[in-house]
Amino acid sequence: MSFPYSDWTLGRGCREAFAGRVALVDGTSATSYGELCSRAAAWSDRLAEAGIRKGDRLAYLIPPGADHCAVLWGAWRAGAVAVPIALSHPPPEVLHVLDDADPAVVIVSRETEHGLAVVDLCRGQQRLAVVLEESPPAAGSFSPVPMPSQTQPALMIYTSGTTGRPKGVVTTHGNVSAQIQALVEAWKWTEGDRILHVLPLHHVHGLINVLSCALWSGACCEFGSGAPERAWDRLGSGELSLFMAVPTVYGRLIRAWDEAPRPLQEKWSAGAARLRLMVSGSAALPVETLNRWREITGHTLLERYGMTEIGMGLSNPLEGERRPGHVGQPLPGVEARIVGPDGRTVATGTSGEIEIRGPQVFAEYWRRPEETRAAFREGWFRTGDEGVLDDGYYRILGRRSVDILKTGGYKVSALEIEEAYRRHPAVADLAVVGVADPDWGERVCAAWVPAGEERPSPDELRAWGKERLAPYKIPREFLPVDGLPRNAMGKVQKPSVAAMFESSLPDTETDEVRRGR
Ligand code: MLC
Ligand code: AMP
Repeated sequence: MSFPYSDWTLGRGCREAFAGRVALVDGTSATSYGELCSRAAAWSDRLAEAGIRKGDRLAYLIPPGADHCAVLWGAWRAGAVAVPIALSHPPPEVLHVLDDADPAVVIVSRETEHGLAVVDLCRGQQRLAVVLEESPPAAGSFSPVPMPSQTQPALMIYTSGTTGRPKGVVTTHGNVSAQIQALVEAWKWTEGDRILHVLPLHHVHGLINVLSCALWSGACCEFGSGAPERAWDRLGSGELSLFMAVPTVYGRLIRAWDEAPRPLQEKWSAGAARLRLMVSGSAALPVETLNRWREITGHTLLERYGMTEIGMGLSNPLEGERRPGHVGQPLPGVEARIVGPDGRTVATGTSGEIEIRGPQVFAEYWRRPEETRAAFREGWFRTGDEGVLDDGYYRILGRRSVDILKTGGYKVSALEIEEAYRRHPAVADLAVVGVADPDWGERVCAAWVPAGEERPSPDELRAWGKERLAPYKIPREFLPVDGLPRNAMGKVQKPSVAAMFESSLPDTETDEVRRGR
């Protein structure tokens, strides 16, 4: 059997020697590396038949599992740029990605909530949409293909920013493989690893750190559920070696453990203690969560810092001190610096903007040359995060822009939500803020000015938003106000808006109570 590549973005998993090893587990079904390669080759043949050319975008809406991976690898084998679409996004969000990415082909699984609506959208736009279930991959042999060059675009992930709608972050095969290799080296991935995957596959945390590092290493990636009892069931099995998640997930696991009967707690803790590494990232890990997790499992969570544009940049060490509240040092191949407003590196211990340089850093924002240019200073990527180097360990102090929020590990733009809701007939104006929240990191809240007498309830406003925006962008609280606080220049004072929510809500209230306000 020949494999698509030998050592590139796909890593060791494509080597002949790995053909019989298990690559993926999804429920009760297992897929070997040989099968995955063969299915990927069948997809790339199918794509070639459809006329896809090198550099064309291939968008796909497929739940986690072997089909998802076969399409991703098939896209790469065909020379296409993979554009994963979020499963939870309603049609208008998907339409934005399709309009912007302009894919030559869209592959959609029937199983997904909005899959068939997306097929209709595509066909309305004369775009080729393939329904996954209607295109069974052909069996048979396949030949090796030339390796992609380092500079060839591999992936485009949509991310929110301070301007406009989400933009496509283009990473090349060189970037993606550098992102993977840095983590494989730093966290000592091996073919003997087995990881539980509970994250979405349209962001780097789930796609690069978990899935691609596993496949690169010839390890086993087990797709599981984020539902805490089911995740605990697997963590407690003693069969896993690695786990990675966002702080919200660890918080939920802690709550489920606290509520479980004693014998189950003991089983879960004993199984989890057998993993070799547990990682947290995508948002600040509260020190309280880190401490509680250590009490429950014996693990000191390894916190690291990353971003769609750079993959992972900073990480606490695998061996050595993992310092609570800190994100460690630059990963292999990454350079980091902290600069002041004048763009000069600040003295150690002084805070400033974190800038990152290295082969991991993305190539461009898709079709946005101005924004790409503005994102770099002398070859360094400006992360927009404020940080400080504290006795040899980096600490993240927060985003520089009040309009970028992080909720449950998802980045959202306040401006995008405001723009959407200003189209609501009952809303004259609206300001969206992030309010510190023990479960979500930040919870999205909106103060709104009614346009007339009509006062839709928070639930009605949420339902309206859900038809237009990703579910995690929908404000949890809506507060009607007579006017928004503005400064002399007319600019909305976001800290004053946030204070309206902070002062009005005790932390102990449930989400339901918050939402019903
Ligand atoms: C779901 N909801 C959210 C939400 N996720 N609300 C705010 N923020 C979120 N992140 C909404 C749901 O729509 C639902 O609304 C309600 O909250 C309860 O949903 P749930 O079913 O309990 O949530 P669930 O689907 O289980 O999702 C929770 C989660 C998920 C934490 C598992 O948010 C998640 O997978 N987060 C990880 C995101 C991620 O991978 N980020 C990495 C980006 S890359 P309703 O109205 O229906 O009740 C990056 C770089 C790096 O950041 O460094 O890694
Ligand atoms: P995204 O653009 O979705 O990839 O999110 C990247 C952002 O997540 C970063 O710019 C940070 O603001 C945030 N982030 C990632 N990891 C951490 C961390 N460990 N601590 C604090 N913030 C983090």
